[in-house]
Amino acid sequence: RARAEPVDPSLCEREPIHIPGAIQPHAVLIAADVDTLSVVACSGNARDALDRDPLGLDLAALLGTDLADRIRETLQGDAVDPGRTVRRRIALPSASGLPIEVVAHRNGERIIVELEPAPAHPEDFRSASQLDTELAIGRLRGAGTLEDAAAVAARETRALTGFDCILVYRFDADWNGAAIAEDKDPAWTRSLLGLHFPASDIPAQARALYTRSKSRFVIDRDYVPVPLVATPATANAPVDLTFAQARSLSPIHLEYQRNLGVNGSMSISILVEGRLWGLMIGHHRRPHYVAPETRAAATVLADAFAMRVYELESRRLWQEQQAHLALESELVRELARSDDFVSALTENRHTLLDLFDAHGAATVSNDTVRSLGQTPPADAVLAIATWLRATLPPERASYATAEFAAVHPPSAPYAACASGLLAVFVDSERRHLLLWFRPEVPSTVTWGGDPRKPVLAGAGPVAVLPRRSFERWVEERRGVSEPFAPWQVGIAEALAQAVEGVVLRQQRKIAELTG
Ligand code: BLA
Repeated sequence: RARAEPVDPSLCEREPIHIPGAIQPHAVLIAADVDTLSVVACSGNARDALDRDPLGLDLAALLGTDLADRIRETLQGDAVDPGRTVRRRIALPSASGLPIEVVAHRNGERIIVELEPAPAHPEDFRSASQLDTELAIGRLRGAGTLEDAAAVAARETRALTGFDCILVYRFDADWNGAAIAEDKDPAWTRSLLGLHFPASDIPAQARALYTRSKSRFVIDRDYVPVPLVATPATANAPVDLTFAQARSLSPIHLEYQRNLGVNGSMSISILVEGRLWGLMIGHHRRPHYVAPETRAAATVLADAFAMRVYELESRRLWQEQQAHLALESELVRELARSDDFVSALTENRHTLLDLFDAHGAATVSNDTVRSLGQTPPADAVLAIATWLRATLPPERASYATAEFAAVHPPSAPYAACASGLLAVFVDSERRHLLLWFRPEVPSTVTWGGDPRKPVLAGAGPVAVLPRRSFERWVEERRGVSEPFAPWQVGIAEALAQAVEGVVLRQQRKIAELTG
């Protein structure tokens, strides 16, 4: 079925997953016009579930006037946030009196109502009591590091939802990801902990949707999707299922789950300051039902984890920045007392080398190099200065990279000490520079499958298929340092400005002496 050659992964980004035109079969979906509350589209199973064809009927006729009034009050009017929902447990007269869980939300001109049978025997399912959730959040608060917090979040989410495995999946700056925590049934010997996955495994439009809509649950990967049907007047406007809980997932992704040995699944977005930081992923080897209350509680838990991540990361960043600002002001004080910036920055108790976790630092003053720690030899540093003067556009005063040898091949022999480079010009004539060097961090990245071949060409109706192998694939990364952070570049620029003051003072003195 699949040809072995890789295909363009950008094909994956073109699947319009927000308008799949189908839902999962455990639910029934009705879409009504926001003004008239008249049903304009519904899932193909709605007629059976409601004992009549809902198309063209009024929501009040289908769900009762109470619920229709509540929907009108909450979801009509201007600019209603899709996060705003109406939730009710009702008994439909038609459907054998069983309790039905109803969730309604608004998306543009549509009110979207989803109905699913409430668990007949709630005690059969793990269901989140408020106390469980509170205890879990308390444990998250007690976690002192990101690693601890992720481990706690995975453990608590698994206890809550009953999945065979919960992974905390974290995106990097390029949207590749890694499983940074795992809590699983010990009998499942497969482990994904520490594995990295390429960005194309969760394509851009999926990440965009997950930034808006918080969670996805699939009871049974092998479900038969239920198509939506619409009134003739609205048949050309597909119903946007971005926020629909029962949205049918991409068949390509369901194939991926098959290849991973996963059946029931979940993913909950972890948003930190509005950015998709990661996902809380649930895997089950068999189909797995999670009750509506438990789904809601798991989402609350993921939100609590996101807030803890934000707290821990901001605290770490703040402490690091404070330490650097203190050092920087010490160096600025030395500069203020000095007529020679090179000695002020290299000969006192604190030096350039104390900044930015650098293992080497240098000043270039015209054609003179002063080096501290592990740096390339002086002639190589001068060559770097020449390259920077020629390469950076006039308005750029600074430059930072974690892979300098790749950008500047003559520096390749010095990759061991100078894979990372942070440089700032002191003066607008670019005669003087400050430079910091970071060593190569030899690292191996273990991918869950070969990241160069994320997709295969499909021979059937589907043009692309996800890779079938999740065999570990080890990549050795050479010539890469820890990256410099933007705030570190900012501090380097501020220091360079203070140095410029010294240089100007020096020039004035020389002018006075000679003039
Ligand atoms: C979606 N891909 C996803 C999702 C995950 C992953 C978690 C979210 C959907 C869900 O809730 O299950 C990927 N799952 C992973 C990873 C791990 C995991 C990395 O367990 C590791 C621990 N995927 C591909 C290729 C394509 C692709 C090649 O590998 C495209 C050709 C597509 N993945 C794809 C699409 C979605 C997706 C389209 C969106 C599914 C949807 O929400 O409809």
